[in-house]
Amino acid sequence: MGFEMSLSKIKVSVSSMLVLFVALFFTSCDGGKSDYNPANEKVVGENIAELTLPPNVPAPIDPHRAATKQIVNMEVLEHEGTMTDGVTYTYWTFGGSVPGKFIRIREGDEVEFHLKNHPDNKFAHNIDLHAVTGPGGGAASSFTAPGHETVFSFKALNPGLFVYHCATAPVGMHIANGMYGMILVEPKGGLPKVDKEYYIMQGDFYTSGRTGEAGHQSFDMDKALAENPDYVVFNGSVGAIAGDNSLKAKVGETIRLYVGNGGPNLVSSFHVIGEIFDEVHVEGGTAINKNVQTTLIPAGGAAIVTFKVEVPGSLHLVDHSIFRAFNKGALGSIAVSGDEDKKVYSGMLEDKVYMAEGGRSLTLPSAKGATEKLAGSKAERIEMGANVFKHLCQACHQADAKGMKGVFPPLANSDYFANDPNKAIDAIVHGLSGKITVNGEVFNSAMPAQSLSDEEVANVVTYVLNNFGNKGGEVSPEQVKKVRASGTAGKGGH
Ligand code: HEC
Ligand SMILES: [Cu+2]
Repeated sequence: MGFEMSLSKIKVSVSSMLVLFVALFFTSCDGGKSDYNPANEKVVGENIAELTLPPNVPAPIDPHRAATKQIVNMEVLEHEGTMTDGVTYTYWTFGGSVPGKFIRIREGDEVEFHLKNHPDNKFAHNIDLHAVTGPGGGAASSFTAPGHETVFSFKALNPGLFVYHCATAPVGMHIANGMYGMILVEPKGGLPKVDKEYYIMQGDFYTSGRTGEAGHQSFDMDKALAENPDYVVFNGSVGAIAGDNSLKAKVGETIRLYVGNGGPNLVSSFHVIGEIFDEVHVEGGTAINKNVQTTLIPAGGAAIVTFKVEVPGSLHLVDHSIFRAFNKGALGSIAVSGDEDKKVYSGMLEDKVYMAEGGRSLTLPSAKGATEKLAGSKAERIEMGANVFKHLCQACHQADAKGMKGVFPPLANSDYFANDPNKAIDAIVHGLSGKITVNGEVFNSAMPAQSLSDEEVANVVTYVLNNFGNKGGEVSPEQVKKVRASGTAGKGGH
């Protein structure tokens, strides 16, 4: 009896092992990843690759499409573009944009790369694609003089998101002028489906004038060597993916961002304010990290980030080395439309005045020191005041000076100081809190005293008086000095 029982047990285990072996055999034959070698995959037919301008990416590759010969036509263009309002720069580009046109292929594809250097260009260029296995990533075979076209080909052996860039000497200068972009090599079988895909690349720029200095700016080699950029931006210029150019999404959608960093110098602490990355293909490779707040993207590197948007609003994309975001341009946004979900995010439930014991007010460092430049005319005062407004006041009172309902009163057409500019001066130098009425609307909040010189206060008040539908006029530094000395520590209810 005992013997029979153990015999039947053996039978059972042998047959289950057989099943296991058979299963293993089939999975390894059935396109099992371990056996697949893209180097050996047969290439079927040819196709002219669709390239897209940022922030767009070509459509996903049909997961059933065979490895194909992909013909990539990339034209280098050197042309003037806008860095930010009033500032132009001569960009060198792959395909006309910074970053250059996006290339999308799959592993196993053979790429026949045509690099065309426009006859009007002044410089020779080449291309190093990090997706290439071969000398210089293609650079050794693609040096192209203006008015020439070179051709080389490569087989995509590794899936991932890869940077490409120019590698012609001086390499740093070619990259600093915008010569970078990305190529996505999809794994065989493709990436999971998502609702929206976008293409973003950070880059640092070095201009002869300081940040914001108007006019045409040329490349500054000394600043580039010191790694001290005037601009750090997404997609080639300040505001390229912000404001009216914001990326769009709807509540409930899953978004995939192909994010790269062209450098030439800085690494990016890429972060989306108000979101958590559900998944990150770390460094653009195959490994996936989950639930990430900020992902580091090296110069010449990339990441694929995916997240679902649950609530409406503006999601701000930043390099979390935060001065770059708010002072040098590394700020973009995704405008998410759709219905609120109060379970996920309540919105503000309460806003009460809070005065710390001792009533110390926040102060911001004055931009200028003893060597302050004085305005020589009213026009100059207004111009200099515009700068103070932009860097200080508009954060609260908004760029159009219309304020924010119930929170920040309008400076536009404000009846609060219309007949007495001293009230505006008083608010700035002493701060202002308590109940005030502006244009018939009640505000009960607090404005901290602003740490500005008499000159700067005169400038910004004069600027405000002569803009936004206000009555005009001019305020002098002497007048500010008097109001400051009067010392009416900011109380509202005027
Ligand atoms: C941190 C946010 C903040 C900043 C920065 C700020 N303000 Fe204000 N400001 C306020 C708030 C809040 C009030 C209303 C205070 C109250 O309710 O008593 C106010 C009130 C005022 C008023 C009086 C009300 C009106 O609308 O006419 C003036 C004038 C004014 N601010 C000018 C400025 C100027 C000029 C600057 C830049 C130099 C500036 N503020 C910077 C928050 C700010
Ligand atoms: Cu180049």
